Amino acid sequence: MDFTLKHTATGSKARAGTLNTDHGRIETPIFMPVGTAGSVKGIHKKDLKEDIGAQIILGNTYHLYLRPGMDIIERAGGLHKFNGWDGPILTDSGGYQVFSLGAMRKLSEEGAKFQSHIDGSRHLFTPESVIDIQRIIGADIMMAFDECTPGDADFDYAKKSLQLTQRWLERCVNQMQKTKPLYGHSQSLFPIVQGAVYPELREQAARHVTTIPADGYAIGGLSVGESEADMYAMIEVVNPILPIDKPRYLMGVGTPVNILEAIDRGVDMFDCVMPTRNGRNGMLFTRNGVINIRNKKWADDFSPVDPDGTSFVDQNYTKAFLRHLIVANEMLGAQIASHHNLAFYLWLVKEARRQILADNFKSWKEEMVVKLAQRL
Ligand code: PRF
Repeated sequence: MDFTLKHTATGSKARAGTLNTDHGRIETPIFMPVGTAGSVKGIHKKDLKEDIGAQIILGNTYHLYLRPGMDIIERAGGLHKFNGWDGPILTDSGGYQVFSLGAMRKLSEEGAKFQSHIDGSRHLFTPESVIDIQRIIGADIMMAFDECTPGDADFDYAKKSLQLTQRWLERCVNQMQKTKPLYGHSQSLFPIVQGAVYPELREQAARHVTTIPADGYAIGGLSVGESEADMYAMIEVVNPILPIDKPRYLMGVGTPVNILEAIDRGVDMFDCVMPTRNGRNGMLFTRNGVINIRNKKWADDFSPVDPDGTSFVDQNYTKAFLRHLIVANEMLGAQIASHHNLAFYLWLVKEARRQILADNFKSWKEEMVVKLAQRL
């Protein structure tokens, strides 16, 4: 895997680059649609690739391990064969999903013991086992096993948690060296920077990951309850320490405004469930602001879902019809809203890239963040 930095914007740290994988090229900045259980909920792969313009999707170790299980994924020949997506795939390690289980998990030096959210069965994830699992899934980009430190952790907890993540990272790296890809394409491991909202911990964490040669680096533990100001401040601490010639991935973030602010601070890759999850609930993101399509005011609005939108659902369905579908709990409503939102997120990062290359990113961003924050 190799990353080429094409251009850094004037008056900003925003970057345009290309990331080459054995499953194709990714133009950064990029947004990665989330396909937790191997599918981006409600979206056909043809639409994902051709209409929405997705270049890489995300899968989750935790969910795929529990269901359908590694035996099935391995017999299929890996996730690419199993779900038919032939572009790049990134898998999260399970660190965050296990963290989200709250009382249903227990961390120790060894790893994380947890109970399945499906049937309550007991399992153990270790840095070694999540590497083995991601080998079987065949992810192009595998994430290190980490503890996502809660947003309200005190300094002592955050420090101990970070040290655990760092010891786990060393074990992930060892396991990478001991194992090989199973399906002929190469796989990269991205370390994750933790450190909660403490600049000195974030700085130390960023320095530690750079001692490990990797094809890219991630920033975790943000958008977990801290303020937006703290999130941006932590990105500003970490990014200058990370290698300039490797992609930087901000995990699980965020709103369109969050994404533009993070691009402005030098982040290259994003994922978030917002466009699909909030879409299913009737929240639409547009370049003029947010629409709650359940609102009565859209009931007789027969204009297109999004006149400026780039996807076929934007022009082929009306707001009134989409509102009716969502209110009536029709599954097509969730599909149209998810499709629209993903196309919008992919448009946003593509346009950001265009503006970076044209050296106009900063002023474009300032205009966009005002519009994006509006409620329509
Ligand atoms: N760690 C991992 N996955 C994540 C996060 C993290 O900190 C986050 C935090 N926003 C989202 N997904 N492994």
